[in-house]
Amino acid sequence: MHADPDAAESVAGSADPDGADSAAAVAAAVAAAVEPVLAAVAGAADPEALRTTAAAALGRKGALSALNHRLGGLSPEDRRGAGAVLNEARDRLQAAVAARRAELDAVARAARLEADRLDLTETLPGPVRGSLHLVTQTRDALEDTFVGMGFVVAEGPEVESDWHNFAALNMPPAHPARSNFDTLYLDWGPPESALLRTHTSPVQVRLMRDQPPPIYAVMPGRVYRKDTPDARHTPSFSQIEGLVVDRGITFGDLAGTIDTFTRAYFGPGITSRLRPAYFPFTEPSAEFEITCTICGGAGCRTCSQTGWIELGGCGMVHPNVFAAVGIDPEEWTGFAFGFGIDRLAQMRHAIADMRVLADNDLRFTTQF
Ligand code: 2U9
Repeated sequence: MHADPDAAESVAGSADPDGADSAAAVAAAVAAAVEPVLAAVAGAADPEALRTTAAAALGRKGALSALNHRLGGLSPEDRRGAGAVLNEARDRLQAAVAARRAELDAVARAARLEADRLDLTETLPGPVRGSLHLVTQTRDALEDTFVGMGFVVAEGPEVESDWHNFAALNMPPAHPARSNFDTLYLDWGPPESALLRTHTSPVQVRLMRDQPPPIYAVMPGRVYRKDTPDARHTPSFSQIEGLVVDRGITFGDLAGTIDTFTRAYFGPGITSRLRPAYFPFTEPSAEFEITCTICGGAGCRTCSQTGWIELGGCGMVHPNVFAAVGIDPEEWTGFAFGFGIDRLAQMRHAIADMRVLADNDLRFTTQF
């Protein structure tokens, strides 16, 4: 709503028909003209409407201008009074227009800011609870089992010397058993003197050199072999080995320890058996098998209908190994065993292809 421009004419023309205009008549005309304009200014919906309304009241051809012309017909005294009324009316209108303009500017500015606002917030899903890798979980459970049986846990370096990995374990240079381990050598020192350990046995060697018997320890850790990856091989895997050295240790202690572990880890119903084998670092040596965890011993495809699955190897520590580390084999005897942690996890969770353990594909790792 804004003031009717024609109102200027009607206001201006309200002079006494006798020509005897008065200050009171002009003041009344001013009051009558101003109030609707003030309402129109306050109600101007946008700057354009406000401009039109202001022009109709205050412009050269506006209502106040027309009233101003009437001042000429008044006596000097009336002119002063009416002039003051007019000036005051003009001031009020101008102030009202300025106030409304400020309001409309603020509204327009707020609308512009709202339209220009960039939403820089990003909605992220909440933090996901992670979990240990299956191999780590398996290693932890194995450590718990062996600690519960009285063993301590020992660790050693993954970069080893030829002596710790081979020579001390009754495999002197050029020993044919070395070819069983496809070794990754480091380009450091004399040729083939530094290597990535092929088993955790060098940790046992270090332990025996560092501390006198008795020893009851397990050595879990990562080992490396130059194998081409396939469903049953990865060039790096984890294994756990155990070593017992004390007075009067027998093969019976070895068999009992393997069987106690098997029942403790796999639960009742799963037992173990030993079959003769050869390892250079143990004599006599054996492979140990456990009841097939898939069929419970009845015979299935996984165990080739035998009811048994091979898990690892074991044996009595070879006298040459004791000699290499300075332990008197007349006073001390001992046994050792070893098996793959990845292989254990594979059996327990029926994992068809070992390579998924190294892939770090979340679709696999988050299942455990
Ligand atoms: C010392 C003396 C003897 C540890 C042994 C095995 C047999 C064995 C493998 C099974 C699968 C490791 O993961 S695997 O490749 N281990 O068959 N390990 S006896 O014998 C030792 C170790 C250290 C000083």
